[in-house]
Amino acid sequence: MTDKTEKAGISRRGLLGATVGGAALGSVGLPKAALFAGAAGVAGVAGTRPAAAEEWHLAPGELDEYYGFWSSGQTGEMRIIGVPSMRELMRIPVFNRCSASGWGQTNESIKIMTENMLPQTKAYLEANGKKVHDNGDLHHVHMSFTEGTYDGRFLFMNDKANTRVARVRCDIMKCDKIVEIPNAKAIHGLRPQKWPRTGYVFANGEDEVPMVNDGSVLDEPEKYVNFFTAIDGDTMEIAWQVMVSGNLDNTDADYEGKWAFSTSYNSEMGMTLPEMTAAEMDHVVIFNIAEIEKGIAEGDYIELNGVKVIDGRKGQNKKYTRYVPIPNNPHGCNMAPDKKHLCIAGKLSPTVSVLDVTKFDLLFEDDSLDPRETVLVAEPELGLGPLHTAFDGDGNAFTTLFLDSQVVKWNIEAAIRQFNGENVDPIITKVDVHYQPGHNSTSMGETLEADGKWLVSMNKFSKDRFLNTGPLKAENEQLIQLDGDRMTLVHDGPTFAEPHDSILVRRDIVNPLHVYDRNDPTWADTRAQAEADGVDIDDWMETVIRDGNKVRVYMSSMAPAFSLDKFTVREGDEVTVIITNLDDIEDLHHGFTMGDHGIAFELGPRQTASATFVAAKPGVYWYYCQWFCHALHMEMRGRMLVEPREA
Ligand code: K7E
Ligand code: CUA
Ligand code: CA
Repeated sequence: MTDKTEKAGISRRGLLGATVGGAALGSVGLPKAALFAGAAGVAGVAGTRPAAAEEWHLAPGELDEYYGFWSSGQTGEMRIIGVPSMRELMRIPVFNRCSASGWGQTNESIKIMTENMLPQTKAYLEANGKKVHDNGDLHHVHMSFTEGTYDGRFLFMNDKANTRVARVRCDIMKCDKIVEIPNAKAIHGLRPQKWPRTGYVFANGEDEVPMVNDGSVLDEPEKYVNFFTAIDGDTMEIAWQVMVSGNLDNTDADYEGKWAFSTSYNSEMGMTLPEMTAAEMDHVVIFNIAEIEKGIAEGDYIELNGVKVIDGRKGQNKKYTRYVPIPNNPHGCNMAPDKKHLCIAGKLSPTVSVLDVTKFDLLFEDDSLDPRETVLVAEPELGLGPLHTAFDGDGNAFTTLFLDSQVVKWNIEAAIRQFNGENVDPIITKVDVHYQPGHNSTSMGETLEADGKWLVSMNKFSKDRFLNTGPLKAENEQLIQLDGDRMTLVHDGPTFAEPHDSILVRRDIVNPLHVYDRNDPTWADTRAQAEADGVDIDDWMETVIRDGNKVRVYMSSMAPAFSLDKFTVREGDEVTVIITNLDDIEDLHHGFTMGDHGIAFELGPRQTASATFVAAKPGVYWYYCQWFCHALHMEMRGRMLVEPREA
């Protein structure tokens, strides 16, 4: 890999200067010297040559060991990637719209996307002629936990762009809840409670706004606040919020169910880049879950947009939060599976701050204690631009170094001994990645079952690693095999804009259905409407119901035909097409596309789905099945006849 970069005439310094170091940060007057001070030298760089057996190379038909659940950033979907093959298996629309599945267009998905939308957002969308947002920015996907490990029930994820949290059901791998979070802005960090179970889903807002954001306060940043939100993972209702000082970035929770914590890069409450990077120290906020629950029970809250909000700002009641100073615009917030150590990545500082969560009680018992002195147990210098940390099950940590384009493996206990004055180097090895890594994740690495087998480095730049696709290039996700102290780069994986984070879940934990259960709640509303119309959606359907200018067309699909090969409506009718796929064969999908009407949706085995549109164009329109299902798939089609309205 080094050869290749040299051949392309790109040196490490060159990359740094061109992208991040000089140009971007230098121009805004950041203390550049501070940024580069304390750069750890490159230790033993591991080779790219495979270790022993080629375990990452799967032969045709072989299955992966891990489900990788991926964010997709501004694409707005969740992805499933097989690990170690790094084959992309599925894309699950969540905050985006999907041409194949009809997400954002079927009545069932529109309900999910709108039922927990704030009224002001509904009004905004209506003013813009829309029902749902077309975009989202999905950074963090995490699975529900039971007793410190993944339980295969749900996946939770954030939308930074439109301040939402969503849930995907692992039995059908579809989104079933989307909640817009009141008060907060730009939900970024998201983590489930690990113990005793999920429980809460913790989500923090990144952007600061006035407490009541109705236009009465505008350019008065001193009146802005930020919110930390706990959502009930079972009901997806908002349990409570905590108002904090500074902004919030990434979050995590401990393995005892006592604490949640969030980093803040803008303790300054600055509104410009120089202001946001002015202070030497920012902080991590510690949230005391039991005290917050007690405060809520005792009525020590204000109600804001229907949410119970606790005041956890600096200098307020110290029962609920404590602020631990951390150098310099910290980012990643990762709890080690040793149940004890929280690793906060320094970003502009070359350090990772290690906090001992078993000492957090002391801070809440005695508020005269210095938070940093009390809980900080190590602060190793690891390299430039540390962003996120992952773990194996043996006390080692892997931290991405954005500016150095490396992942560093280091030992937590060695870092603590070094901090206590012993002459030990916590750094075990560094491996080059290509280029500028953000998150990394290890197999089962955020659970008590961390197994230290694989590491994925999610790199923000691919530069010369793939064929040139024009100005917009793929990101590069690299698979690294972990074997003793060796870190062997075994695979380059191009991905589209822009995955941030992933989790690698052992495959025995995830057991989705092959065929839908007819009692699935997704189409409960459709079932109720059908019952009112005297139609049984579990059976063969070929019924057209006229209800004023509303027309409901009930049909079934069974390869290779729809039950109706034509239906007639009148120009201007509001038409709802309701289809149950009666095929119950694994992998036998149909779909319904209404030609020239922008309507298409998926019909999985035993699934019911529906869509509504206004038949505004008189004429003959063909509908067809768009999922190749049968030798006579092309013939799986029919006609909608739209009679002209009388003049
Ligand atoms: Cu990209 Cu987790 Cu949003 Cu760091 S965050 S890289
Ligand atoms: Cu049914 Cu193609
Ligand atoms: Ca700062």
